[in-house]
Amino acid sequence: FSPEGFEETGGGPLYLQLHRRIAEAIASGRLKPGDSLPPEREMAALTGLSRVTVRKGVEALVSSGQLVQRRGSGTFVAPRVERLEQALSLLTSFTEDMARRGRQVVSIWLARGLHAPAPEEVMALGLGAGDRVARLERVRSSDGVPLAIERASLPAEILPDPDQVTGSLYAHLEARALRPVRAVQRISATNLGARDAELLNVTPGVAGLKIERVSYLPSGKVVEFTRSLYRGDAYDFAVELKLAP
Ligand code: 16G
Repeated sequence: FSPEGFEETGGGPLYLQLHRRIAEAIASGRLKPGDSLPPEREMAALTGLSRVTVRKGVEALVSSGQLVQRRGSGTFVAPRVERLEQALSLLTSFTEDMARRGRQVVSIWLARGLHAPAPEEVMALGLGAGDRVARLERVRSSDGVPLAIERASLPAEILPDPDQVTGSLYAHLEARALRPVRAVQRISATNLGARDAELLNVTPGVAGLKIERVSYLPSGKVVEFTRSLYRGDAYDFAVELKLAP
């Protein structure tokens, strides 16, 4: 960082000039994933910019995911995540998707048990009075990178013993001839809240994708109602479109 090259006039807002300079350093490899940036005060002294300008420039890079900020320890160049292209037209499981890419899955369990259902679970799963629900909550990582948080709810009738699911849920269902054959999926944009961002190792507030899947048995019975949060910097969802008749 040096004061040279910042243009008071004609170069656009100063914070964007700083933004561009840091982005270029990352793109060219002069700043590498995991490298730390000097504290705001020091960056201001090195560049001759005001602390407010430095903060704005850094914040812009944090919200675009190029830098990460960790409370207490500073600002770092974000680890490079390889973006994954995920086909939207096939009903596959996380484990299968990763296996197809030759990648291992590690899941951290946040919760697993039987509960009285919440109203949205009653609605989505079509539960009756007194029915219980199995909840599985996991952070799903591949090759050391956390990619998604998945919160699955299944009727207890389908999954009476959630503790038995230790690996792939779909493999567990398949072994009991309860694998879903159809699903409706809804994707929407979200900003990741503090807790979810921490679980996914990203900065709070960055873009994520909220995905809801309701999947069905051939009989039409609902198998799962799963709400997932996927990292926006790690996924491209792709689907083939055909000409409308
Ligand atoms: C996928 C599904 C999720 C399903 C899970 C099972 C999406 C958005 N979600 O991640 O609904 O419960 O696979 O994965 O695709 P597993 O068999 O590896 O446990």
